[in-house]
Amino acid sequence: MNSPTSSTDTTPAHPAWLPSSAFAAVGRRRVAVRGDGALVGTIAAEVAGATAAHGGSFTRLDPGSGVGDADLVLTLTEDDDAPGPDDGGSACDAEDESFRLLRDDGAVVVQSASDRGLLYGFFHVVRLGEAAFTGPDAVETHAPATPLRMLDHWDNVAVHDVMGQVERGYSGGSIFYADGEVRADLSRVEEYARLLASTGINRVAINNVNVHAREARLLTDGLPDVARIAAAFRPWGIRVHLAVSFAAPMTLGGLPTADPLDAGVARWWRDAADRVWARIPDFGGFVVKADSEGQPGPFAYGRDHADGANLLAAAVEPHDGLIHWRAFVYDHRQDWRDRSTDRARAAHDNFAPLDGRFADNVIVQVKHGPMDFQVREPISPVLAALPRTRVALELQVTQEYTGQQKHAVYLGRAWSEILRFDFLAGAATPPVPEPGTTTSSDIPPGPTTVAGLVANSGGLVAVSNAGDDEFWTGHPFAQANLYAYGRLCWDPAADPVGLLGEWIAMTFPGAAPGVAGAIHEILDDSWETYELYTAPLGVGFMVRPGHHYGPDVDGYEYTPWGTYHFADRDGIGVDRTVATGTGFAGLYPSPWREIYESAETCPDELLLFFHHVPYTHVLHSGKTVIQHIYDTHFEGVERVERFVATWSEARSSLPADAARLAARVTDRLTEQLRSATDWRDQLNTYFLRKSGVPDTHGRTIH
Ligand code: GCW
Repeated sequence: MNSPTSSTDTTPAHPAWLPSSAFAAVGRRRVAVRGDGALVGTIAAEVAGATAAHGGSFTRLDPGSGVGDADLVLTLTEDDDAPGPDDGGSACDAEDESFRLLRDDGAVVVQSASDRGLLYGFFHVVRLGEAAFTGPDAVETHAPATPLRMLDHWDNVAVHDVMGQVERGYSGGSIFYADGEVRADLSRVEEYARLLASTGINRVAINNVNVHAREARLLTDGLPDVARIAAAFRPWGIRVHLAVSFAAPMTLGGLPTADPLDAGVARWWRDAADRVWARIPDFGGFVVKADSEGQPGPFAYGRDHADGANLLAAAVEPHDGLIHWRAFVYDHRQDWRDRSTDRARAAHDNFAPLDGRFADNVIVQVKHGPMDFQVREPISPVLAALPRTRVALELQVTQEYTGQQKHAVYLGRAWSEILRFDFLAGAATPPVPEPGTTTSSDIPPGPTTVAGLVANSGGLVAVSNAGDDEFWTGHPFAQANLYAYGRLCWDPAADPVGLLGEWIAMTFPGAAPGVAGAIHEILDDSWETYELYTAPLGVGFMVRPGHHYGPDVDGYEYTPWGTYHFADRDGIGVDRTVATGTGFAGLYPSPWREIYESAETCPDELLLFFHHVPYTHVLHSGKTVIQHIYDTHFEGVERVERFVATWSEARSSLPADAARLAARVTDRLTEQLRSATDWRDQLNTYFLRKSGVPDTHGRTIH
């Protein structure tokens, strides 16, 4: 686990994708900023810094004054600004985060009805660099796909015995907490807020969803400190949320019960919420992990998750607050001998029947896959099973199961695939629900992709990968994941490799062209590479129990966690069909239920998630399952060997001030190669011994 934070570490943080040189194009121009509003001050300070560094000029204009001959004008919409074709022209709308960019003969005007929109417009211009000014004349409107673009931190205030300062954190300590307290110096939080705002993130939950005793108190006597954190985020348009314990009325309030239908409990939550908003008027809301992995919840009182969520929703409703209620609910005390219980079904079984009962300010937060952030899972059917409920997609930027920021794994490609997944697979009309079913087949007409389903609903949430590490993310390349997550929240249709290119261009401005090419070579297909040398064909969870790093094929096989692969001498995989298995495939709308139901039509990469097949089963690729396992594991390691060679050549072209970053990347790649080799040898050896089927190429398997 990560080491506890050192509060005395003074190494300055790497600027990530906002080094001073990323502002050169803006900074060498004549820039005017016009308008009132807290965030306009933030923009003005950014522009002042950039122009001072790069030789341009900066003017702060009063509302209503003329803009003169500036090259770039950043302005709140004023009465005389002609509305664009589709922006409605609504002036001063704080909720409107859109902005307009007008380019006329190289002069650029960015306009927005809100200071947040203007901030996003400013960073848009920074991202474009020279191209912002050299492009053809244009009038463009940019708006985020969803108003809810959030990061969750699994940070503990007090270092946890097992999980450390940051649960599943691989980037050092917490930027919020050290030594059991909220840090006195929150300057790293301010820098972080700036980085996030530049990608479009607008909400952050600041503590672990596993709420331990110390962390629970953030809600009560910790409020002054939470207010300080909120103040650090505020200039960047980011609202703070807290994870709370469902048992708080008992553990903090001394009540005899936390029953969601108890009037005293309801009153306790209302008072608690009132105190929070009195202190932090723009507070966002509460995040709750209930009845999951030992966290308290409504089941203890014979109530369900709608009862639990609505209790908190009523408390925060007068303040326009939100409740993010996690759907990650399953039996973690399963009997591995029992093949009828299927963890993949659990969230659907618990939540689908509750559709329509959640209050309007409850967001059910659904992990992207039915299991738990594996490198490859099908899309959670829950996302389409709650048409009368606000639903958020939950992703994991921290690389718990994807190399723990020791392995270079760019997840933008994976997330893009998830967001583009179409529950109706392009079917012209929604299928007619089967009589009496309450499954996802009755999703309403309208957007049926994951991105479409969450856009006007609960938006996106992801677990952050940032910590107090010099490079923010442990592996410097893992910054690209944080960056891409924010950008995909804004525009889920963005090309993920293009976003990687943006991150490279901003993070390494002016680097020799070979550097960008090398980083693309390493990262573009790195998600697939990781999949090649780890768990095959969607089977998942072949990791060391507890810390989840490195191979252990049977590590979870005979445990209570519900994460099995059922490999024996004849075959491998989980039968989740309706015909002979757990029925999970039937939770999808058509045509996916049919596609997944049959081993003939199930995509290769998910075969073992849905089917138990013999090792000699022939994939669509033409290979047998066993030969696929051997080949992919050899290929995965070969690819990592190439990563190492590519980087060792590229790093010599980096400027001297990137030496620490270069060394860190080299160290991580060395570990990635060691670990990938371990994965290859353990997996191949295990399956050779289990199956007795030799590698057709006769390579060394131990
Ligand atoms: O992936 C699992 C992690 C837990 C985590 C849990 C969750 C915060 O191993 O560490 O707990 O998911 O998402 O709640």
